[in-house]
Amino acid sequence: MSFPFETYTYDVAIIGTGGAGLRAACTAAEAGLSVICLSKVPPTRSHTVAAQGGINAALGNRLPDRWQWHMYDTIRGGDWLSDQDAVGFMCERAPAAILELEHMGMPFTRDEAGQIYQRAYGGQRTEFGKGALAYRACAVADRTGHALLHTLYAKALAAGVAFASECMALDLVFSEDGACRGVLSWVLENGELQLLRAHKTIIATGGFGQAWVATTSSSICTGDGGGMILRAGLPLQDMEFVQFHPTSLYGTGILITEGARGEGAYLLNREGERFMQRYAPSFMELASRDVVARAMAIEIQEGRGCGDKRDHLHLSLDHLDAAYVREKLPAVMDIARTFAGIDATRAPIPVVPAVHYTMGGIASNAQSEVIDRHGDAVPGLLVIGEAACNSVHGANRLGCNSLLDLVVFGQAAGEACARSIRPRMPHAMLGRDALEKPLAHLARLREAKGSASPSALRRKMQGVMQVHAGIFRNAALLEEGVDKLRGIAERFRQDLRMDDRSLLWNHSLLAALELDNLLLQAMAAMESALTRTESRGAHWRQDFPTRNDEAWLVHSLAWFEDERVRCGTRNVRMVSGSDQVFLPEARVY
Ligand code: FUM
Repeated sequence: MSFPFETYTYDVAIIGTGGAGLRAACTAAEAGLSVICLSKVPPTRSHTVAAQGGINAALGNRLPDRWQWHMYDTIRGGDWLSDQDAVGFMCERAPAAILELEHMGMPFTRDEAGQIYQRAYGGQRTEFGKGALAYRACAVADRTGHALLHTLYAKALAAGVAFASECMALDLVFSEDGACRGVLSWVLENGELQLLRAHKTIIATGGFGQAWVATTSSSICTGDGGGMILRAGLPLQDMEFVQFHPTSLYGTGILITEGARGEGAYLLNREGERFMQRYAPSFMELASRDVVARAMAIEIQEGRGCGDKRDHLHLSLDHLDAAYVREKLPAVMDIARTFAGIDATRAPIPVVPAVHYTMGGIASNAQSEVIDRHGDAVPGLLVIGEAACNSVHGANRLGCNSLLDLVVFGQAAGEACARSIRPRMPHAMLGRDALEKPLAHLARLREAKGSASPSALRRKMQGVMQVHAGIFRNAALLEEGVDKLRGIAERFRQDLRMDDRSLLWNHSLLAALELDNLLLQAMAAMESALTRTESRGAHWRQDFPTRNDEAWLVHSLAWFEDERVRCGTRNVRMVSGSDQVFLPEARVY
């Protein structure tokens, strides 16, 4: 196999141009470092653009709030699996991170006093869970991710960040001593392969929600960073924890923001009952997402779903003031009208839970350094955003902590680069064989001569994940899921069909590369779910329906050896910079 490639050198290479990648790029470039951001799509099409309801910070603009209450809610929401040093860092830095965004020009919605508007979100209260609802989600109406992404992109351009759009990251490139020295990428528009040499490579590639059929994640969310990590023999962490957002628009998977419930919308079953009173009498529709999604699944399973097929529920906003809904939730109004023909101020929106966020991801420490399965940092390699499991979100993420995670850890990763790199310092030597494995991987897929198309295999995998790694799990379901995924992976290895062998906008090759990444992560998720014999957060085992802190207050690790998933564990970091540590309690909403 011979592939010509060009080499380009930067101080920092960032894979992904969502909120995390752009936030890191701004800080690194402002420190004088040369930075390249590469992405499959133009930056403003990154999936962050789809985030709707807000970004958390204890600003206390509406009611008094404290970052320690935010920290407690995050740890309780995560069912005590969060690494508490990372959570403390994120919640303490949140107010400053929001003010920085405001100063960059992010057009936050304002309250009557002209301050940043904050709304309520699920699982969040004051006084360490015992007080009133917390109003913590800073919002730009219900298009917060859109505003964030455009603000950061403008800032990154002004800071001199270079962009390589419509480029697929193929694999990380390591030197013999195990340090990451950059990334090999494929430029779709001209077919060039590029070795981007960098002192620090930052993975910001997002989650792998596209492994399921019903998902709010856009089609680009194929977890390409996680795939590269597994091919490099490094571990992923907590892959069994997958968040189902309670309200996706029935039949489409499009997100209907939790901000709607934060503004007073409620859920009804076919009998017109506000059924959440039976599942979470205190928090109701603003219980944490895992609790609400399970309640909805039970309502549907027990025949109380709406419509002829009884397969969805109703989100009702029609009791709210119509002008208020139009002002605060314009995207909800647009989505309901465009995709369901509904005026949400007059009729309920049909909704079902859909995969929304993958809490698991690339194992990392609180400094965002990628770690190996012994906990040692991999030199030169950082990970931020949904791709990372560092682990602030534990077993279940709170709404509006995702955008916060992106900007806080994005900025911290940029700062880490600025601390450790002198601008334009020389690059280490790289042996000729460093590209051997990445190029062989590309060649194997490009030359495939079998009969199964990447899209057919992707659909099969999505179907398996939907049925076998859904809201409710048990050993028999998961074992069958493991077998089916192994079969699909075998077919992918032995019988893949590649119709187009060019390197110019080759969509089949792109689909095969994405499927490879998805399949590896789907297998890691299914086997991790089978291994964890307890229920915690979003991972619900019907055969082990309680949390078991004695055996399972640990992170799971999953990596590949001889094409098989291997599983291990890592301790939860129950320490924090402020000496504030929250010990496990019963999790009641
Ligand atoms: O529902 C939402 O607005 C989603 C927010 C989030 O996932 O953080």
